[in-house]
This record gives sequence, structure tokens and C-alpha cells, in this order.
Amino acid sequence: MKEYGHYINGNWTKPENGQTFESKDPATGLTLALFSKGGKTDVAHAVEAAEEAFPRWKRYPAPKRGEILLRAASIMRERKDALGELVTKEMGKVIAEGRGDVQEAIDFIEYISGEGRRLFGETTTSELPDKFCMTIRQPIGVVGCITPWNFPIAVPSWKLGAALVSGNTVVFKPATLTPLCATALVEIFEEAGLPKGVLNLVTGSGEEVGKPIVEDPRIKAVSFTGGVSAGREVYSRASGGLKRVGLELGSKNPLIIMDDANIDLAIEGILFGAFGTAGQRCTATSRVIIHERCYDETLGKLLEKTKALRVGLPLEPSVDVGPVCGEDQQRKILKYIDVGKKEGAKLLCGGQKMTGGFSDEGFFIQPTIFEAVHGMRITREEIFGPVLSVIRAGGYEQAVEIANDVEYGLSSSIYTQDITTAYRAIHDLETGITYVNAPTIGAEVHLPFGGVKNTGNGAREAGTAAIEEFTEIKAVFIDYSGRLQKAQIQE
Ligand code: UN1
Repeated sequence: MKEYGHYINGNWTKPENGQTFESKDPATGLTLALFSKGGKTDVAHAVEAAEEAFPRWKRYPAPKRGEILLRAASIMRERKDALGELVTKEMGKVIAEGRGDVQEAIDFIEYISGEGRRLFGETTTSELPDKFCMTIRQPIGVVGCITPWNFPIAVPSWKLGAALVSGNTVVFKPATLTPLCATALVEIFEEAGLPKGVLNLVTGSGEEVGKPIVEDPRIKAVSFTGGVSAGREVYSRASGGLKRVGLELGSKNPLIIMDDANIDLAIEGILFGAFGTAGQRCTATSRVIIHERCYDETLGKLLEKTKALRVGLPLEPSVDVGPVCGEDQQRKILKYIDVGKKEGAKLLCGGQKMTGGFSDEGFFIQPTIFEAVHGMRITREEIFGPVLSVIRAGGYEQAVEIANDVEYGLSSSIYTQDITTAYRAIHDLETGITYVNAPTIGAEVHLPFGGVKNTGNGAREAGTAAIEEFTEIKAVFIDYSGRLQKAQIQE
């Protein structure tokens, strides 16, 4: 069995205590590889290496930093199929989505590498003669990137790409469920020519590795994607050090279907949005709010199509829905299905763990639909699995009210043919992302990604906004008058 260490200062090492953990294929239960169980000492070494590498990386011209990233993207392109397969094996999403995960990483790394030739500041006027004013962007220093398992190549690439092109050095902690993807990604950056110490990987749990990263005073910023309670803990622990923190947390994304919608198009959107990645996306459609005038027709069609979805081994191209990512995930999702039943939601399809044949080896859950009433726990709390609540609404106003009445606000969608309704919804829906006539998933990397309310703390990833998370802005005043000029005092 292959065993991987941490990657610190350009070397693949072993943890001091020599302990390991397994990464498993959630479809087959087979162990893929062993990984070092990191701890405080490993994090300290990684931070030391990152700190030492920082001054040179900061001075390394940004376009050259971009070139290294571009090389990494081209290696990813060459290995797209193998990496896609790796994503599917380690995380469980179906193979087309495994490749999509890799494509999203390529897209973003290519996009952000161009930032090496931009990293724009501003130039502006001065209130005094013979004086010039501008802003420049500078890296923050050593930053911590803590990433989730659901997009094991794409989301780390968002964070690492933006942090590195901006001139920061990084301590990277991937989710314990997907360390193999993270290792493959780091190997690619190494091959692309990243100098030693610039990117360091420490594998292990949130408690043993995440916490020391967040608390180390030498780490100046932390970018975290994960659940809301872990996010809160990261935020409060980092606050003592007054660190920059970027959070991308939970959501409960609504999809509204108006009575003038193209129903068949909406159904396709729901199937992809709710059951793609087995519902394990921050952007997953978890509530469908249907106008009462098209409720019965839509629900009937939705049920028929959902029952026809093929759940199976995710490497088979004809499979629509793969396993959920591990036993804990399965338990949590089944618990929510139970909660839904107990609070009186009507189970319309699914609702069971799959048993028999291949499914006994892995963690499969049937695509599940509840007819629910807004306010039930299953309509408010993030489930992160293939469980959808369908809610009836009397009209546009009520649909939007229901959509907004949750603590989260990442993504939303409305299906309508009416341009006025569409534009109203764009303004009314309280989310960081809104789709019209498309499901809640599928954000493109050149636009900002992030949410409002408890989905985060205002940070945005992807797009040009990505560099905000990882740069400081410095104001510069250049006086070429040859005399002391006094702003605010001199006439
Ligand atoms: C996530 O679930 O954390 O918009 C990321 C989407 C993907 C990214 C999802 N492009 O669904």
C-alpha cells in the first residue's frame, strides 16, 4: 500500500509520530493509500519553510509566478483523464463530474495565472501640486488554505492559485477524505517548478492540523471552505491574531419555478442541481419552490424522472448518481431523512440507503424527495446529500419570501419566461449567486464565488475578486516638488 508523507520545504516527509490514516474509495470501500497523520510539529515545520520562502517568492516577478501556474495548468490538462478518475475514486462523484472538477481547476489556474500581469492597483490625483498617488498590491505573507472534500481538485486550486500568484507562501491542509487528490495537485505544482517552501502540504484532521494552522501567529490569513460550525470556530480562533479570514460555508439553495416556466427545462435543472455530485455541493439545489398553478404537473414529472436516475458505480459513464463520500456522510444524511419523516414531511421517493450487490461495499443513498412545508428542519438546515424538499408557493412574493427565509445565501435560481420577474428575482433573492433558467450549480471560474448571510463573511473566491482575499493594498504618495507639502493644511 502506497504511503504518503507531508510536503514540507520541497521534500516529502513523514510525521514525527509515524501515524497514518487511510483514504478510501466511497464506492467500493477499498483503501486507496495511507497518509501521514499530521500534528502541531508538522504544521510548525511547514510554517517555518513557508516563512523562509516568502521574501524570495514575494520578490519573484508576478508574471513569472503566473508562468509557473500556467505550467501547472498544462500538466493538469495532460493528465485530465487520470486526475478525473482519481477524483471519482477518492470522492465518489460520477466520472463526467470528476473530469469537470479537474477542468474547473484548469480553467481557474489558467485564468488566475494572467493576474500575474495585472494585479492592478490604482493611480489617482493628488490635492497637492507635483505629487503622485497610487496603490499597489502586496502579498499578505504565509497563508493557510483549508479545503473540503467535495471538489478535491477544483477548490484547492482556487485557493492555491490565487494565493500563489499574489506572492504568498502557503500551508495547505486538505480534507481527510481526499488527501490523494491534494497530493496529486501538490506534485503537479512541484513539477511545474514552484520553488521549495512556497507550497507546503500537511495532511491530517481539523483538530490536529487545522487548529494549529489557524492559531499559528506566523500565518497571516486563512482561507477556509467547509461547514458552518467549523467555519465559526476558524473565525473565532483566528480573531485573536486579527487574521484575514475568508470563509465559504453552508447553504440551502432554492430553485423557484414560476407558472410561466418551461417545466421540462426546470426538471432537467433540478435533477442536475439536486442530485449531481449526490447533492454534495455547497451550491446544490436543496429546495424547489413551485408556483401552485404548476405544482402538480411539475411534481409529477420530477418524480418520474428522479425515479429513473441510475445510482451506481461512479466510474461507469451511464451512472447518474454515485455514492456519498463515506460513512459519516451517509449516517448524517440518513439522520436527516429520519428527521424529515418525523416532522411530517411526505416522503415521495427514495429515503433509503441502497443495499444489495455493489451498494453493500460503498455508501449509496437513493435520490430522495420530500414534499415539505417551509420551516421544517429539512427545509432550513444544510443536508449535503441527495435529499430535496419540494415546497408549494402561492406566487412570486411568497416564493421569494420562502427562498430568503433561511440563514444561508450562496446560490439561488428562478425558472420563468418573463423578463420582469427574472430581473426582480435577481434583485430580491438574498444570495451571492443567482441563476435564471439554470440550476443553482455550475458557477464559472471568472466570476466571483461566495455567499451572503451565514454562508460566509463577505469573502469571494474565483474571478478577479479572488486576489482580494490574498493581497494587502498599500497607498503610495510620491512627492516630486522638492519641498515639504502639507496635505489638509496647505492652501
Ligand atoms: C462547492 O460546492 O463548494 O458552482 C463548489 C458549482 C461548482 C463549484 C462548487 N462550479 O457548483
